[in-house]
Amino acid sequence: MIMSDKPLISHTYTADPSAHVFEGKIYIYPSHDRETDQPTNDNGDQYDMVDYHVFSMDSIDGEVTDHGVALDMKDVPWVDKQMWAPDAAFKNGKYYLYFPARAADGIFRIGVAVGDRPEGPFVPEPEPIKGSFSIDPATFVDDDGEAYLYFGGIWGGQLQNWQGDSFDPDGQEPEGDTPALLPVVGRLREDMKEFAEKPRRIEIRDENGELLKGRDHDRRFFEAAWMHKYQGRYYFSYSTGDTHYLCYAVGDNPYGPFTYGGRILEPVLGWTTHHSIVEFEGRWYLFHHDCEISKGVNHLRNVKVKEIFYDEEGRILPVARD
Ligand code: FUB
Repeated sequence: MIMSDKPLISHTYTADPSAHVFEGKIYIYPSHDRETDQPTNDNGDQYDMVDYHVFSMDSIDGEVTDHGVALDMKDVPWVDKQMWAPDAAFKNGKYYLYFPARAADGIFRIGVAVGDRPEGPFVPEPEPIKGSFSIDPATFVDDDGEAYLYFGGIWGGQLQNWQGDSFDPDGQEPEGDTPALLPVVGRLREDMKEFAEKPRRIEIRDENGELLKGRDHDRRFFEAAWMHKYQGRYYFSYSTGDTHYLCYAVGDNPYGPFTYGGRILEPVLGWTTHHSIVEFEGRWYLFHHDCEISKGVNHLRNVKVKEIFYDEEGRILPVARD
């Protein structure tokens, strides 16, 4: 298949693309980057977004339609700032947009907004999801109809502050041989607006069955959780953050444990890397972002897509460099 490596969207900055096939089309739910006077730092203050647009494509090489503002910060009572990477799900005839943002106390929570159409508009619930924390929600509706919300992100995403049941402002990322911080998953209630259970950590183990270590920055989870299913197995993929890889791990059920499988994408232009993996018309695609249009400004990103392939054992082949 011929597929250019051009940004899919160039009239505005977009990042963190969560792609789904709804009603026979590809819908993309990205972050909506913007210029800001906020400082650039490891806390991610420069990612100062205030709304979400939804985009759709009839075909993978086709035109991209911008459906306009689907949700605006001013309409979400609990949000103070920084609407980061969202995702969407369809269940029981409704569409659900999940999004992280900082509340007035500076703590990231995850909210949900409901719509009748894949492109929105979405009406937000007045409060964040009870028991939610950190960033980068990714939804997965399994073949049996059960829906799960994966989430978590370290450094600016605050996962290191949640090593117990409450926010610890002094929480640090583990180093050395201490197990790395683990991402989180919670099964959602039938109405998709709350967790049906207390969210739990999901284990990512190495080839010897041991948890990845804090010092293993080339493989440990940082942010950008995504779940997809391929030939009956569960593929949890994520970004390694400060080492800038997209990696995956495979398990036999939505909760894991997951065994590290390898890298999908090498570092791209820009600090962050964040993606989704989706099947469309029998082929598999990696949606991701880099900073080509802004020529490397980390918080001004653009979404791209590449086809991906599996080998006979179900391993994802690393995406070739451009
Ligand atoms: O877009 C803001 C943050 O940057 C996302 O939440 C992270 O995954 C990183 O891409």
